Amino acid sequence: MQISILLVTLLGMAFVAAAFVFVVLNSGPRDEDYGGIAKRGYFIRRWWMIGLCAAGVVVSAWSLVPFPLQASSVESPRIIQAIGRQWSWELASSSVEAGEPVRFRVTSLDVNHGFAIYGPDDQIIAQTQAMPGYYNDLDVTFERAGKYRVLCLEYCGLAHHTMVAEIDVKERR
Ligand SMILES: [Cu+2]
Repeated sequence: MQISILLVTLLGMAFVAAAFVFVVLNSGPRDEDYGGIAKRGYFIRRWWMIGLCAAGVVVSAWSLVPFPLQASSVESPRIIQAIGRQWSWELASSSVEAGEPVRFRVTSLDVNHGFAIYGPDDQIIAQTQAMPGYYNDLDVTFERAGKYRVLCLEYCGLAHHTMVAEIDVKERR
């Protein structure tokens, strides 16, 4: 979907640029007597316009095309299994590096849980559902080092509030 929107946009831009170039190429001095200097001026102006249009197309295409898709990150993420159960979290690893792309593969062994990651300042930074029979991927890149916590966001029984796990985010080496 993103790609087709991009293509339509680029096509539209190319059309406008082509129309512009067409007008510039087909415009010229009116039937009057122009000396060599005026002709040279028109010549320079025409190629200046064409150059500007071409530069505009290149610059705008340049900033659009290598845009990162939301669905993927440049570095392939480190995958960490995260399993929820009444009433604890089991993380395959609880130690990551800041700046390292991580993909939590989240599931549950019993009922639905809410897998939510809180930062050192207790702000939520990412969350997904932990569901029995499903794996939900949650892509996170921890920006800052510190102690992060995983809490359950969905009431899942008596000891729901004890579902806490820690993630230790270390400074990148
Ligand atoms: Cu829970």
